[in-house]
Amino acid sequence: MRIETITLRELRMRLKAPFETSSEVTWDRRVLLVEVGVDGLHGWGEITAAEDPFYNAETTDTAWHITKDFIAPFIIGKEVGNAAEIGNLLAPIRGHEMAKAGVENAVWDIEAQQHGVPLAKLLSGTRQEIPCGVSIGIQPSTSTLLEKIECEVRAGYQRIKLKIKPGKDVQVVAEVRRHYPGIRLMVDANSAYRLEDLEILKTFDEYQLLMIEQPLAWDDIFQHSLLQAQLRTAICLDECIHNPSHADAAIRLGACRIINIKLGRVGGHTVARQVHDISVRHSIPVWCGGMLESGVGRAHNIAMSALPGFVLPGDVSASQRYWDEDIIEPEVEVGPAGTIRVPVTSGLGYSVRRKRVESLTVRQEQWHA
Ligand code: OSB
Ligand code: MG
Repeated sequence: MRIETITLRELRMRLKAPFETSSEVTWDRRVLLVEVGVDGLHGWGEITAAEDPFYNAETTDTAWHITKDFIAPFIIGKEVGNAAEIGNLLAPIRGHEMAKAGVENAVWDIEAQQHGVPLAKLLSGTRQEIPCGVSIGIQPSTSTLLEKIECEVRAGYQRIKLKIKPGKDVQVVAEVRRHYPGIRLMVDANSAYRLEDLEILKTFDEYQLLMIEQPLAWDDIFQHSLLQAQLRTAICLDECIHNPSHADAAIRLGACRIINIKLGRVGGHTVARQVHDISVRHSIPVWCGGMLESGVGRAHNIAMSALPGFVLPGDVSASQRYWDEDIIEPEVEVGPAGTIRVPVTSGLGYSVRRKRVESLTVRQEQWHA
């Protein structure tokens, strides 16, 4: 296939409610969409960079710059046999995985359409439905948190993840456990702790957590291996894992027992599948993380989550939890058992509401072969 057009758009989308982690509060999302045109077909991808560099080093603006000045010129007019070859063309660009994933995933969508199969199937996915959990941001009070949890548990979600930070951690978890002794519960620290906080981190061992996600520095696998050796609770790495080599190092060092795979953080479906495969070989369960995506990114997350190693519920939840109105149709819905059906129609399996995309677009740039 020859890459004929690339369109990069920035959309403003306000979340239904602010989302607070240990490092930031997000309300107004600046969503970047990539649309690629090949032979009359259009594929969509989302660049999942945040507005600020507090999750990883990328931001909306660095991703725009890298896409405009490097990614688009490297691939426009190029002939590729399949989506997996996009990675080779972009290999000279170091880092910027989220920016690269936007284009690569759009080409995966096209390849699935060309074969007339759902993207999940093209990726070798085997699930008909995927198990879903929710990620709940830090709340102003424990009572509001308990209300949120009640609502999500009633909706059927299979696992609750709480964002934590120093001072809003063990007591909050203890209170939640007291009210919900049986739920599958986990916490995500987004790198808010140091090895010196060992005593605090050890106290989580009393609460039967499924895992503690990324407690230490965003770029330090070795320190997580020292911590994991001292904890009964499984560590799950998020921020630290960008490629199969990181996953291999983390697994062999014993730095984690679970891996969160985010398409953006690893640079797209090709590398995501490699991280999945290496994890499966080592019997390390994986699950799909989220970046407060629009429907386009969500649809890609659903396709990836159909792979057999995604045995734990992901942070992939209903469109309505995030947006008054999503940009895809149908919107992503979660059934009473806390699952999403993997689409069976070709490509992404959801259509992009072009009119709505245009009305939310605040800047746009296009490249032609
Ligand atoms: O660490 O998993 C994270 C959101 C933004 C940045 C980082 C993370 C998150 C989430 C939300 O946990 C997941 C979602 O619901 O999209
Ligand atoms: Mg995380």
